[in-house]
Amino acid sequence: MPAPPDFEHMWRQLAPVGRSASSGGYFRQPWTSAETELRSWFAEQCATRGLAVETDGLGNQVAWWGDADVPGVLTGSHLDSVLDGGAYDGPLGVASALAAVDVLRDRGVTPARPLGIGVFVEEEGSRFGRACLGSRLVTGATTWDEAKELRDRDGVFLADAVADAGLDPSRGLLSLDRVGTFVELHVEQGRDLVDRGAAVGLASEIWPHGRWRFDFRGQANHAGTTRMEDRHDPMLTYAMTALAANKQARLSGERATFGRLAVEPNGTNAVPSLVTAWLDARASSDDALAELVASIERQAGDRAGRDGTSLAVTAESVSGSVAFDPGLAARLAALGDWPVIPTQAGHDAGILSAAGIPTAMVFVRNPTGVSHSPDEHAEAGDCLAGVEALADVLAELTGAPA
Ligand code: HGY
Ligand code: MN
Ligand code: MN
Repeated sequence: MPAPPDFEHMWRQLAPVGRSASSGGYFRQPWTSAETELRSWFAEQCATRGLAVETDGLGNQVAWWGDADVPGVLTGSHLDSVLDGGAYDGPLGVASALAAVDVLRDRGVTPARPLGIGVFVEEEGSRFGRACLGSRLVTGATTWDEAKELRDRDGVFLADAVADAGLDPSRGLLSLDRVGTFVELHVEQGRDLVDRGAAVGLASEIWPHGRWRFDFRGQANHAGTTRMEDRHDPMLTYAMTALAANKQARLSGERATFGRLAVEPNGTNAVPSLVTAWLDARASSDDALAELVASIERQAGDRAGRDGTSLAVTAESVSGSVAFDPGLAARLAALGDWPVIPTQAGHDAGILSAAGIPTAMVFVRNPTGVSHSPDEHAEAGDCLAGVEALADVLAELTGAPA
């Protein structure tokens, strides 16, 4: 059997998949050709390592090294991206997991507990709006009955998108019964490690966060003949809400972003009838998040009253605060004297932790902190340091001496 490709080779294999020639960013939306190609790539990588891969009815994947008799350690992440995303968010954790298996084998160790590599689908929620959809369905945090009603921006139902990608949801989902511990390696989405001068870190917590759809309804009218005082312009109500959200988050040290907008009828010479805007809000505690969103909603409602428009707010995806197992984080941080830091980014690790699986995250330095952007980057040396760190962590957790 030929030697498996090393990390750099795997990275070169991944580089062109779903990449935009114009922006250099990635469009790896779930159940599209690019993401399907990545699913095949992962299966090939597992086969090259003699690991039998299981693909469930949604496209979640897992491959185990070792038999199924005792709870094992699962590591992995996601391969899907946000729209025009970076190369590292997700795939770094999957490629590093494969490379860490190679490192352990090169060290001559055989795990005393099974070691699995997993890939969860639609972590970004970039197509169906629900973050970590794959891991939520696998853990039961979201049910299929609820999820199958989700539709993408073209109105395609989730079940149809999955079937169109050649998968069969009726085949069921991965079981996590064999998972005793989950570890996700991820590029840091922030500047904590670079400011500390550290290549690797561990996660202490994930801030609670969510997505709310704001529907601002007004009165369609002529852009020229309608006097300003006679308008009921939902674009105005939205604009004031976006400014209020930004101010509220800045004053409270939290995060609020309106990054997605849909306008009807979206004409140049007409006052719109409907403006739909999606709020991504994050805060340091569940109460702070609830207060932040309530304050934004309250200010939006007040403005709607003044504009003669109406407002409806719908929570589309909410993730509660996650405190990773502190004992596990301390035990693993001691392996490399790595810092233990919080993150404001959601992860499948947060979903598995919330499902009661002892979970840890390994972060790799991001020199600019930029993420969800074509400019996302991690230095090759730091990526390789992350692979070695993950191998150390997995050796520790599977009882295989490093
Ligand atoms: O949006 C997030 O926090 C993550 O990157 N999916
Ligand atoms: Mn991610
Ligand atoms: Mn992301």
